[in-house]
Amino acid sequence: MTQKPREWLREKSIAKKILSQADVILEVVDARMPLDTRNKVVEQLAKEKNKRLIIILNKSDLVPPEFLEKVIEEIKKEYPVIPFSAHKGKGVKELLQLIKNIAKEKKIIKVGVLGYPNVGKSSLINTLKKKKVASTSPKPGMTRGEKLVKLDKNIYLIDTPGIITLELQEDLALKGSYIPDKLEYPIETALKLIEKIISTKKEAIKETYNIEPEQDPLKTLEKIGNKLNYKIKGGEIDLDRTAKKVLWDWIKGHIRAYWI
Ligand SMILES: Nc1nc2c(ncn2[C@@H]2O[C@H](COP(=O)(O)OP(=O)(O)OP(=O)(O)O)[C@@H](O)[C@H]2O)c(=O)[nH]1
Ligand SMILES: [Mg+2]
Repeated sequence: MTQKPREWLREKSIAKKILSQADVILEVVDARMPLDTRNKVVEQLAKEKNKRLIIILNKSDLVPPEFLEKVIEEIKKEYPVIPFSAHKGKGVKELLQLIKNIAKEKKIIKVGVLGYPNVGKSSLINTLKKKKVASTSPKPGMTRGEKLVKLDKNIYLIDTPGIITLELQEDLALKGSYIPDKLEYPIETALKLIEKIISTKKEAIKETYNIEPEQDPLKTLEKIGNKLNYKIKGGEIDLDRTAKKVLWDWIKGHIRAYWI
């Protein structure tokens, strides 16, 4: 099932509003899946409105440097890109310098921080501000309205709710942008995720759950459930609970996989 169109339209209208107000857009993406979390709505609106857009590769602490380099090479063909980690404070100097340089051209600048839910928009703002001014949570959909944060005498940041495009719940969940407990078919979604991890960074399964992954995602999910001792009456493996656990582990960065 797709996200309710009305909800989507509301978010699109927020994106439109921010894109009209802002002088610069920071499009925050998840460095573990940088292309999947590039937001078409945001990029298209920025183009239409002729706004400067910078891609921020957040959560870069969760990927190795060689992978990050490859991603930077790829993205910089289209947009300026800054590797960042709100948790480790990485990229702060570069980003502040860039914003300050742009600010020199104007009396007041507004920087819109946009992207999918849960990519770390609010965390990035807190890190730049060196103070907790925006609420953050591992649960996608934390930030509801937009919020203006003063960074410097002439620089304002705008925190926003995650912008989603008209996509399947499942695809959003794989991006970490949908609450696993709200999924209609968490098992199917977890199987897709496991399949993706097996084909990109199989070792991550073993590192996280201490089981040898099977080529078959369902067998792997069963092994994980067994290892976690998630059982239902009669001793059968609770696949639903295991699936949600795997999806949460992915959202929380406990599974060290990544792909371009
Ligand atoms: N490992 C890691 N986790 C991060 C980083 N930045 C944010 N997170 C985590 O990602 C989750 C989401 O962070 P938020 O800042 O709330 O993300 P958001 O984009 O504002 O989310 P919404 O408001 O729901 O759209 C939280 O659990 C953060 O702790 C980072 O640089 N590294
Ligand atoms: Mg937020």
